[in-house]
Amino acid sequence: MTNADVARVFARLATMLEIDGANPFRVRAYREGARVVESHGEPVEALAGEEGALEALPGIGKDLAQKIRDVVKTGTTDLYEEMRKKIPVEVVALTELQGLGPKRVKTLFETLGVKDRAGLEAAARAGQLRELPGFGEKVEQNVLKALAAASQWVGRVPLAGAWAVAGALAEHIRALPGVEQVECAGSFRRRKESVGDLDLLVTGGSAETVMEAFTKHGDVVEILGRGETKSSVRLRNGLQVDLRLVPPESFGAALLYFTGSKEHNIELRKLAIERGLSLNEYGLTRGDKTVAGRTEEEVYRALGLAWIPPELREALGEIERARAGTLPRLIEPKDLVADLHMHTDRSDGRDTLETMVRAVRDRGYAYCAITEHSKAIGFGRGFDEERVRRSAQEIAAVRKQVPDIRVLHGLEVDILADGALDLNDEGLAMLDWVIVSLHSRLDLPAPAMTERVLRALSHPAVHAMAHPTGRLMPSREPARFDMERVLERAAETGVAMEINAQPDRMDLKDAHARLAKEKGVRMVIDTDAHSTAQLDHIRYGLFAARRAGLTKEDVLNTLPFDRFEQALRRAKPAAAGGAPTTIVPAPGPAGKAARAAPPATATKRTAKPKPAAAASRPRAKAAPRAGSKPARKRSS
Ligand code: DGT
Ligand code: CA
Ligand code: CA
Ligand code: ZN
Repeated sequence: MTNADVARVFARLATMLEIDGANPFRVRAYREGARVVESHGEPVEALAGEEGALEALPGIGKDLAQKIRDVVKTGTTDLYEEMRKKIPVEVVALTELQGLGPKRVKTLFETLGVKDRAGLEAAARAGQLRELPGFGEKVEQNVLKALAAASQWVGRVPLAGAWAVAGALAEHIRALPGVEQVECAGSFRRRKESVGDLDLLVTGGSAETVMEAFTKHGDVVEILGRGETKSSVRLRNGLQVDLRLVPPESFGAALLYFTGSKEHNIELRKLAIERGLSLNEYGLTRGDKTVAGRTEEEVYRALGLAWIPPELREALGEIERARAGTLPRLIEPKDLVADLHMHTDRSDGRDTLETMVRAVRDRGYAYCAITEHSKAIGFGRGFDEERVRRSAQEIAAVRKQVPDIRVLHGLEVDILADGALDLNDEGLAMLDWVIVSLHSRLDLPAPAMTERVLRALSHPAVHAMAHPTGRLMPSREPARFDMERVLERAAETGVAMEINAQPDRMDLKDAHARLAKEKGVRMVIDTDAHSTAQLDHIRYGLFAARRAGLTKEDVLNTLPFDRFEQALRRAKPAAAGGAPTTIVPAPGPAGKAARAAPPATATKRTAKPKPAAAASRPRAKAAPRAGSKPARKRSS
């Protein structure tokens, strides 16, 4: 059991207790326990064997430690089993719907007897929810929306939910005697944001050994079929996995076929027919002669195509580009040299500033930005101007403590309902890196939302927009706004759009990132990590970027620090030749703040417009920044 598995049990237990009306302290203890386990660096499975090791974890007492041991050993614990009988798992799952926390689910369960999504939908349609205390008509409408959003996910698992299990299964099979190749094909290999099932392909090894090992794997809860060349199972997390054993000489053809997409396959087959060939999962043939099949490369080559990365195989023009030799060179993990969005325990993150910066440094990044929340959110710990001022000192200190990485003093500034920023210009001027994002009022109608976002993007202090649509998969729908207009404004102003790599966000999503590239928008890929462990999430941002066809050149945080700095400066009106006569020294505290700033170090000189300039510019003026991007200047 991974720490995440163990944590899930305790998080669920906490929710069950809360729905049951248990003492809030008790609920909090389990919820906190889940968080501690999840974010702990070593596997609790290992600690469970050591006397007192679990008890030494913060917030974990004797009782909880014993329950963790139970869960590690048996997958469950008595209290969990007892609660499960009272509060069905389907009821617990309702708390994941947008707008429904444990408190509302408790009301639904107790007063209306709602036990699952179907019951909830029926009650909402019958207008029963609006009558409940603490609900109302709006909540009822939102519940119906959330149910519709969640239904798109029925039978599908987010990519991140499939990631570990697919890797573990592949490893398990790869270790068997005689096995040569193991690949997880299908939507998983194309890195789609959700997968319907996993499609494993294997060569080598005896059918008996492979199928036995596959169907007896510890994660398997049900065997759906077992044969000589194909078996299917269902895993603990609900995912179905098909395993196919194929001969080495047709592995490439099988991999190509089962990677899909279906639309890509259909186009390839057409191309084959035009050339007098025939393509299927066994190979590419002319009459009864096999032309290719051992590797994907040889099949593509025989069709006159360059090998196409799986992420692009969606029949969106990649075949034409493979024929013309103009496929993009997709961005790779090693291209990223910075992570520009993360939180520490100064706001809602888990780890200290120093721990976080060290962890980023240890991953080999050249620079990073620390971006706490602003005051409108951040669970009461969001930053106001005064907190930003103190933060500057903390950042200066951490730069000394961890010298071999550049640390930008950033902030994730909330975009208020009217598009104004949740920090005044004086506060913004103290920052090296300003990212803005939507966290509240995500239900505004599209025209108002569009204006709100456009206004925020037009603020001259803004460098990037984080998780632009605010979606949370599977439960929260994206904010509705005119994406094209927003991306056009971003291109004009030089504001970068983020591909947020949190696995439940992946926002911008692939299609939007593709559109952003077409519009000449600059992008950043960030983790938005709330703990050091979450720095690993970067892969999901890279996947979305690759599916969008992004190259290194499309992404700002691939640039070495000095060029990144230049790129930001060029994007700023103050540095791009804005008429100096209009820039007056900011009066009062703003000027003082600027003067009181510590002497410019290499890092301090980064990223920001001249403080006085930023402070004196009119807020939210929608005029595009002239000359903001010489390389890709738009005629606006
Ligand atoms: P999923 O599992 O729903 O996330 O999506 P996929 O793409 O993994 O689809 P799946 O598992 O049904 O099939 C795996 C691949 O097999 C699919 O991407 C393409 C290929 N395939 C399946 N059915 C057909 C078909 O009817 N025609 C063609 N040309 N290819 C197919
Ligand atoms: Ca599949
Ligand atoms: Ca399948
Ligand atoms: Zn964030």
